[in-house]
Amino acid sequence: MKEAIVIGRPNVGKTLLTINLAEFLGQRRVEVMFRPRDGAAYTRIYSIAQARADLVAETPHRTRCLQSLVLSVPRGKGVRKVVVTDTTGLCDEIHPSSAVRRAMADTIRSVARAVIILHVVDPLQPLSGVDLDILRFGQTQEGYALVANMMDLPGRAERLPELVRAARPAPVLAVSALKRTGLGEVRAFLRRHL
Ligand SMILES: Nc1nc2c(ncn2[C@@H]2O[C@H](COP(=O)(O)OP(=O)(O)OP(=O)(O)O)[C@@H](O)[C@H]2O)c(=O)[nH]1
Ligand SMILES: [Mg+2]
Repeated sequence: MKEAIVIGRPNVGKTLLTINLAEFLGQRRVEVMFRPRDGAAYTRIYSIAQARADLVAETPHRTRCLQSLVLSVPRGKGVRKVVVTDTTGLCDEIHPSSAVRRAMADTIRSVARAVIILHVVDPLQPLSGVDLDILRFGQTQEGYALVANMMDLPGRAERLPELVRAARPAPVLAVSALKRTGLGEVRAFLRRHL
């Protein structure tokens, strides 16, 4: 199965996007496979509401390991399945927790396997450091999109033209994971690359 990764800085909405995308694609439950660095992989089944309550947080670094789920994307008369892997947020500074540092290393390794890269940003934060690194790599890849999240919040729409310019020739998908807007474009992007 092809793999899509959801990558970006901590707290930009990667996990909420992943869960709400599953819901948007018609799933009522998600089976999440957790791959901790220092233990065996395990799976948990959540209702969408439980997944949001357990896996999304207001504080950064809630996601501490690779968390994968399988999504079915309608394509033509059938469906294509894709493993979507939500990752630990990447930051520029050396994080004080070794567990977080190791989880970030897993995030970076996951890029090599992915045919689709959904790079989530908050448009209010200037593209710099690790975001620019991901973008520069992504611009050389077919299946890369810059996902401008949090479009429901003030100030984001104004920053969109600048992001579109910076991302070229890669596409920018403007979404609100919270309000579930723009998810149709994410689905269309997945469909094109599966
Ligand atoms: N207003 C608004 N809030 C959002 C949106 N997407 C996510 N959030 C909020 O942002 C916070 C972080 O969301 P997460 O999905 O946990 O972010 P993350 O990128 O997975 O964070 P880490 O796992 O810590 O790297 C939560 O409080 C979400 O409710 C959005 O589109 N709009
Ligand atoms: Mg997360």
